[in-house]
Amino acid sequence: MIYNPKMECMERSEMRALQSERLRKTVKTCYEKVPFYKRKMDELGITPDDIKSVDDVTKLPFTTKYDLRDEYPFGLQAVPMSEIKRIHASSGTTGKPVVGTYTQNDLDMWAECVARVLAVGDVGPGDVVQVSYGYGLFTGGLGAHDGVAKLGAVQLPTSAGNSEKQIMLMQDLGTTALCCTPSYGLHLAEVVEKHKVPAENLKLRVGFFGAEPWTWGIRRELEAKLHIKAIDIYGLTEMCGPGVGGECLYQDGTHVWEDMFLPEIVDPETLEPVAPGEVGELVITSLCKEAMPILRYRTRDLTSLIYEPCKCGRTAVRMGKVLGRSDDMLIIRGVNVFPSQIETVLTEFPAFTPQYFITVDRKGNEDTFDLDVELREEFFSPNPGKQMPFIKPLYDRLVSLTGIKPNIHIQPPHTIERSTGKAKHVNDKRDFRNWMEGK
Ligand code: DLL
Repeated sequence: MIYNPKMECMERSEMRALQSERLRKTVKTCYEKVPFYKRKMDELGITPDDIKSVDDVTKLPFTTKYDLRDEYPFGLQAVPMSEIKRIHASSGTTGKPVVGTYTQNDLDMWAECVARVLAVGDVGPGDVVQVSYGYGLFTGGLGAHDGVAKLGAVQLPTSAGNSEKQIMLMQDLGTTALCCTPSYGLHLAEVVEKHKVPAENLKLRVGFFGAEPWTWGIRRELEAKLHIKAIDIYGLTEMCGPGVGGECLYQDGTHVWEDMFLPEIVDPETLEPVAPGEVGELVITSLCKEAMPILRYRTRDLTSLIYEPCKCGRTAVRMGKVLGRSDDMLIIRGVNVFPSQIETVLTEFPAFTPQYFITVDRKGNEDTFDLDVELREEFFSPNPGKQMPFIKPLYDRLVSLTGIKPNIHIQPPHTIERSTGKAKHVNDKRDFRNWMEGK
């Protein structure tokens, strides 16, 4: 189902006109109400009058995570506190969290964003939607929750964790749609497998997975094990939370709700726009946000944009799968490696589970690259000789793809730590040492 056909399927020239109008308004608000943006625009020698259409977006200053940190907590807010109805925050890896504040209108728009994604899976009255994203400051839980309400479906706010109980409730209460991180979805699928839950006990039809990058291999695993269609939902606290965009049933890119968010792709080094379809860093300007409008936010997410209309009928631009974050990229022995590349390779080998953990360190002048992986129960043996036939092809494939030689360690099934939220796949001990030295 298409929740808002007018906005999701709008003809491009009409969409550009709408975006231009909303951009002008956003820029004016930023200039007049947020001293940070006035300062930034003054530095660039521009005023709101210079922004006439979406084509002028490149004249505007970027906003980065560092700006948000410097302006913590409310420096980017454009309305008085009396108009704020909710505060969320995302846990940054270091220091202060990123804070997002919302007016009632912001909350309503956000709920619509999520509703548009859930509607892809025909979620509506009578559907029981198990929201297994964490509830709390994280935007996943309450964001999905409000989207479910917008569609008149049943909210089942289990939050993340307590997996055995999640599976019990899923069966007893007849959950038809699941919302959680893909890594937690995988873990829930393992619990289903462990308890040999018969397929007919599950009414699950569709899952909405996001908050971290995930590959096609993980999708296949989720779809096969939970008997669902696995839909990607994208978002970030700085824009609202989940629902900046979502996939349709063709699973051929994430539709970004362009009436509310203006996406661009830039080269992360030069910050110049890249050609359509090319990979670069996603930059987003909010077009409807009241409490904290954001100009050209550098998401750090590496992806591409496809403007061709989709088979589903939506014209909303499609974003490719997030390949990784520019700040997640590992440089091992001079080679750029993204954890998602490792994941893609791993899921090509059915004897392995998709669980993995990368440890990078430095011995002498040489980087070390250790990869912990798990064999599925039926293939596992503690005998190293019996592990070799599995390690060799994985090793060869990784070397041919990345050019670096990993030390692969096979761990017993179910021993690599599962996460209930965003999975942690990397321990870069080199960073830690740099950090210690800097202290
Ligand atoms: O993760 C919001 C969210 C919640 C999205 C639930 C989807 C579902 P943050 O904690 O601020 O917000 O983290 C935002 O997570 O910049 C991406 O790097 C990553 N991310 C979010 N969704 C996806 C996705 C929430 N579908 C950061 N694919 C973003 C890949 C994603 N990465």
